[in-house]
Amino acid sequence: MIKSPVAKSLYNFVELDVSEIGNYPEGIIDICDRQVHGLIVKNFLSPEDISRVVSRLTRKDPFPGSPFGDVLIYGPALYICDADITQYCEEAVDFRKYCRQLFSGGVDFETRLTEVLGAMSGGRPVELPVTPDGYAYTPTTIRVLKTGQEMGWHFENQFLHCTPGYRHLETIVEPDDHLSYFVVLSAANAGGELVLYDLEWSETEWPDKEHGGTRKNGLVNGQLIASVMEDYDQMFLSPEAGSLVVFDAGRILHRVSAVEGSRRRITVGGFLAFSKEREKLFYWS
Ligand SMILES: O=C(O)CCC(=O)C(=O)O
Ligand SMILES: [Fe+2]
Repeated sequence: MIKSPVAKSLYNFVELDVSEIGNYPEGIIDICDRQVHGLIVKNFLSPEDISRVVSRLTRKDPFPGSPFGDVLIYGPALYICDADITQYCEEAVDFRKYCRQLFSGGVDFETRLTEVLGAMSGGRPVELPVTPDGYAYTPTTIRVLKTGQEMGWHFENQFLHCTPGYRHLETIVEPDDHLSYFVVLSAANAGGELVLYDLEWSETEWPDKEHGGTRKNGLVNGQLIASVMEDYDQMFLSPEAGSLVVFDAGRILHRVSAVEGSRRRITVGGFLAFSKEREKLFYWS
């Protein structure tokens, strides 16, 4: 069990260098079991890897017809899918190829991620979920925020429990312990912080099990979350480029604040959950 979190404020995050992951063999389990709220693993990617990858992310605007509005996202995202996730699965095949090319010449992202998460998962294998039709989920997506752009508030649990695209995943993962991971490829000059609120999933109600996740109509004490969330205490994190962040995003309300300054905030990330009996750790996006 993790005994000495270094950053203690509203939530406890342990900061470590990637060379120290061997000291946290149960780090991911400790987040699920609420011994700690998150891990920040520095130097997950080297400056050379990062600059090579970032120099290849030349696209400036969203893909035509993108479901993410003005925000540029590479790869398919499960939380916006309908119950039939065939198209998502097909796009995942292409995106994994793209990701392999994007990281070529240096460390392969999927290889690195499974190696580092595997070292902290109590010996459990780290795998992509596979649909009954034999399709692998996408391991990750790339999120690009430019000046003024942000990511709205959410709990990852609202996707797991209140969106149709998660129906298969819901049958194979633990229901309570849905974590997020992301690696910072480029940090904003200012803003672009991960903001965590002192408001937890268990305090909220989600009557709309079908589309509550995307409509964000969850309630706290009978009021819409959006209308009261700013009354709750907050914690701000600005991890540096190269860091991997893993945190209890299922149960902690969070958002990413607006990017200030000219440098884009670029992250590559997704979600984590153990299988029902904790025999393996799944990752997807
Ligand atoms: O910064 C990101 O890419 C995602 C932030 C977030 O909402 C999460 O990690 O759950
Ligand atoms: Fe999130």
